[in-house]
Amino acid sequence: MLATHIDKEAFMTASNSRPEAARAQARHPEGESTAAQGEEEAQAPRQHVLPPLPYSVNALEPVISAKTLTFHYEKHHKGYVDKLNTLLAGSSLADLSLEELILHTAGKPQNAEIFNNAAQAWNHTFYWHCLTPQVAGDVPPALGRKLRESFGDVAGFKREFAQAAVSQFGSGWAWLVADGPALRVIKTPNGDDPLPQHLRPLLTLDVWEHAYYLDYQNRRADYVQAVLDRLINWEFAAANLGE
Ligand code: MN3
Repeated sequence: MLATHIDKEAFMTASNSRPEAARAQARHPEGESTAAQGEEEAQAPRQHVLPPLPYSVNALEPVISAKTLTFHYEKHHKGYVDKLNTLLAGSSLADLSLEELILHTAGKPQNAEIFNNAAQAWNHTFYWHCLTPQVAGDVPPALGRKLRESFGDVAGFKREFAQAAVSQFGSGWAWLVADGPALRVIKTPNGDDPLPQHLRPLLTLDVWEHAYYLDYQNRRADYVQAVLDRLINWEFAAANLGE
């Protein structure tokens, strides 16, 4: 398969220079863009694509309404992907994967617009998979053990994560990341994400106002708590441990 071959090449390239980010990248669900849809287009420039949502737009109700999810996915997420393709047209960076773009442009003011849109494209696909309407009862054992080691218990993790999500000033993201053997909670402003820090993302929560304002207005804490209690995809987080 052409796409698989390209993905593998991108992974190998990233592995050589940035192993932590490459491992994170390897587990990013459907976030990888493809260079071409068919062999007849093999010479065409890479087009970043908007991956499908992993559930219907009303699947997360009542915690996240269909109206919020529709705007968030069809306007905001799609907007980042479309803008990125516009920015990359004719650029020397046009052949890079999303992850490669993020690592290549992070911290470079001249590439800030490409970084912001590439990171937001990646972050949103990751975020959709962090949520699920089918929350299982228990945290998978390997993840539960690591959460206890780092936060005392799952409730301790939720408290620290909620604190990060609520205290992020302005737009941004809260993350559970693996930092070597330990788990940590971090927050990032705007489009920033953990990849340039060589941390492995396990979970994220979008705390931009567009993620919750239609449903919760200014009550970000209520959105954060409702998602933590009812929508977290623990199986996805556990899979991201890579163990
Ligand atoms: Mn968003």
